[in-house]
Amino acid sequence: MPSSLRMAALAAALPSLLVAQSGPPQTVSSTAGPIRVERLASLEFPWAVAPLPDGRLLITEKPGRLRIFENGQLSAPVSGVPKTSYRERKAEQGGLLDVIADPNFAQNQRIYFSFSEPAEKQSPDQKETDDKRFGGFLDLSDNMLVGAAVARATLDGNQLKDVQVIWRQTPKTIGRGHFATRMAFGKDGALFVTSGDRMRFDPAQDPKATLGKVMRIAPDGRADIWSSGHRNMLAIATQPSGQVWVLEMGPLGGDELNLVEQRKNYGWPIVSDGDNYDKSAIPDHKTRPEFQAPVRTWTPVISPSGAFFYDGSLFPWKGDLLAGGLSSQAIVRLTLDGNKVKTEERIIMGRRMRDVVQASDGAILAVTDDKQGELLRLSPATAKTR
Ligand SMILES: [Ca+2]
Ligand SMILES: [Ca+2]
Repeated sequence: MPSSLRMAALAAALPSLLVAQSGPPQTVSSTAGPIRVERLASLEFPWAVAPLPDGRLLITEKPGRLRIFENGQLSAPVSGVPKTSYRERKAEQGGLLDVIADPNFAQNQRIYFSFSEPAEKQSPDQKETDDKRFGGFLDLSDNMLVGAAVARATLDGNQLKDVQVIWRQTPKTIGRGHFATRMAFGKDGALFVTSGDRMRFDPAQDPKATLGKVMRIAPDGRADIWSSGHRNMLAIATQPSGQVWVLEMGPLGGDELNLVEQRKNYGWPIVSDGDNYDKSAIPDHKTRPEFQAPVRTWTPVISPSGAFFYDGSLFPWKGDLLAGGLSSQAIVRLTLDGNKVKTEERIIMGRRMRDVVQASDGAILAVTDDKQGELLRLSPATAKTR
């Protein structure tokens, strides 16, 4: 699997002293000075953390649980979450995925979450077919038809009410990978959803499929393709200006930062600065100027997951884009000059960073990708302890 390739590359690249530790607060370095890293809770494969305006945090665990973190305590699983297609195995990228609070949560208690949904009809003779571009990493024993879905619900105490699926990836396909479905609200109140290519490549260029697209769901519920030609976009962030940015995982090399604009085509799988897992070449972006080129690419990859624009005052990073990194085990901070990247900093965390968000006080909250995953809070080590 691509993800295990990335893990192997990382194990070779990182010194052993960076192995995740538990216990008392840890300190990591940054150009803004030392950062205190507090471990608030442990979770099984957490995927997303979302702050609510009242200070509570929503956290998803990939195996299908939504929890609330409040007053230093993690709740029992919130009831009412639909069943996901999660199966515990290394290649599993589905399950309960992103969660985000409605911009008017304080008034309507509404949340949105994404998950991998099995098809209602499963036929017993379905089979995964190999694609040599994956270099032998596909799970050929898999035969379940799955697609990601986005649901809306009202949070009432520790239960979800009025759960309603508002969007589904089409078509549903076999395979455990590339659901993506990170979400961010646009300035106009529309919900942007990254829809991964489900490891099927070509649907990313097919206007009839919603795989490999960024979707825009209007406040009235209408879902439209916003941009196409994407692969596996595990991070999305809206800039204060309203511009929407997406980070996507490339294949072997070629992770991308894209500024996503309406009706534009970002080239996958026709071009990529990376290559296929069987080492066959994919033409680089510069060979096909008709496709939108990424603002930045990374080879070796960072494996971006989760991102936001910092607008707090605890760190001197206002306006910067911060992204989690899985294989890079870092938080990647980008300063922008207009729509170009000016500088990049890697804050080495020694953990696979699955999601990063800003807390209401300007601290950074993060979750790590592990069976013994963590909820972390980052604040300047020089600031007073809470
Ligand atoms: Ca691209
Ligand atoms: Ca290439």
